[in-house]
Amino acid sequence: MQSELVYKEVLLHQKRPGNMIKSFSYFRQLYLLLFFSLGIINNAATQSKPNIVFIYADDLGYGDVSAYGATKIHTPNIDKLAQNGLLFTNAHASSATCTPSRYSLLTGEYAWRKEGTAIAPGNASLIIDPNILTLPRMLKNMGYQTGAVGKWHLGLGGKGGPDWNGIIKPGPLEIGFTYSFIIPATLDRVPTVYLENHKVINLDGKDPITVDYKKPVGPEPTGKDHPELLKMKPSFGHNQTIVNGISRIGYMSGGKSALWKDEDVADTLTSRAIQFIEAQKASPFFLYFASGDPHVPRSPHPRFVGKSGMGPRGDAILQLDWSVGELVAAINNHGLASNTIIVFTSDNGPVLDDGYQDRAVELLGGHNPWGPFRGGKYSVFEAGTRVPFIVSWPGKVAAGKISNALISQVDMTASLAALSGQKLSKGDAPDSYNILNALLGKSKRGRSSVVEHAGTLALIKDNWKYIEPSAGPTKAMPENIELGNDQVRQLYNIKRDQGERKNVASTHPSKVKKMEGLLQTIKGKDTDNK
Ligand code: NG6
Ligand code: CA
Repeated sequence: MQSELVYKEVLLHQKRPGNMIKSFSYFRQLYLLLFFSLGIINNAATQSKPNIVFIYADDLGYGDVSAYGATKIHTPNIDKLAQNGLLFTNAHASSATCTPSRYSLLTGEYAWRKEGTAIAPGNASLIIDPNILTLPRMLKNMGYQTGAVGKWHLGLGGKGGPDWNGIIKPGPLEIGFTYSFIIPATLDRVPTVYLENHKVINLDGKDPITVDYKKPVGPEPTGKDHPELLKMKPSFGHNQTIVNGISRIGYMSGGKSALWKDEDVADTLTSRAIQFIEAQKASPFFLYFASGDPHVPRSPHPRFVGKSGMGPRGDAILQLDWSVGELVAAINNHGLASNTIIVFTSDNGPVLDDGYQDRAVELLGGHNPWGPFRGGKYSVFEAGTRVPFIVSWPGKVAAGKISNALISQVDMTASLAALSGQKLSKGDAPDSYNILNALLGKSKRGRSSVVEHAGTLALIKDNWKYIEPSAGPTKAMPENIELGNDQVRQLYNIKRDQGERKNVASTHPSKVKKMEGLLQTIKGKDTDNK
């Protein structure tokens, strides 16, 4: 607007005859004004309202990415983000499973504070209160178009759950997204259909969907009764309704025309995400892109099959990397690179056998999805929540650097509020800290402590990790991941002992007391970082 006015002034002045010298200096002043005002406008656009693309992998481990040291698998597109941006070594998902991590990310509140945020069944009702300030709502308030594309797994509908054949709300649009194209829960949970905004897409009204998580519904065969129909057999659970030759968690009937094809899910989600970018490119946008890879049932498109040499899990990681490359290419091709901040991370740590016989364990070879850490998905040991985390913003975030700052995904709301110029009120995003300077590589310091959650809680502060005593199981079926639960207090020096092998609680009683006290304080706090 301002530059347009200046431009009109210049045109007017040009028409005035005479006084060349005066005209020259006037012109020069206007030129300078034009130069600076364009600079300010441009600056404002790039500094306060860059586009934000948040790419969320599902069950990708710290050691699954070649930029993080993997040598048996190559993730060139994710690596390129790191080469052009900042790679974090001490970044955390809030929890060791999906639903609570996503809850924390989108609300800025630790999920363990809120009942009902454990792994949600596919027919759960929405677990985020539509009245609170969420990450997408905060950005929407700042003028962003906000899109959610991909895995949701935060419940849908009010009490009683979603009406799959009608208007499905509340959901993403009621918590602040302006557009959504989602799979309702996980790839292994029914209903295996896409939702666009409030509706299941491609649904034939004459073939309505019925979903039940307790008892079989409809004539569709189950994996339990018809294992001969399966192209991928379960190793644990996952023996209910068969869709596309894969038996799922939960029972489903109907909706034939709306069923997704597993091999096409990554293509469909990626192209929907790119369409969102293209449609919004004139206004600032936030894209939450939640890939389903490499979560089970790993069924990548045939063009990835056999390419990793590690079977479906490795191939699904290559597919994830491809999706990242496509999104980045779309951003670049539309000239948005210098005004788009891209964050890449994962919702929890890695798992090999997560309930299907896909030979992930047998074909692993020398690959190490956990990096240097102990545990895995479901675990309170580091591999449960220590995840890859890369920030790329060409020209704004220095390229090819590494940060050891302690950061958590729960910090995205406060940090992006700072980036977009919104002040949060007391009670908003209560566990979220503004760590923007760390995210942009301007500071080496992130938060001072973080709580890790896998049922049991742990606290990290400085070089120490304290795990509270727990009577929970020590191993997770079927892969026997070490969950980190122990009846006694655990204390590790995670700088010297990254693999959490030596519990030093008994020789450091005062450190244990201090850490335990701080964890109690954080647990009891009635919110506020503002
Ligand atoms: C577990 C499932 C697992 C996976 C997980 C959720 C069984 C035996 N295991 O209950 O396969 O779906 O839930 O994963 O059913 S997450 O990444 O979405 O949290
Ligand atoms: Ca997950």
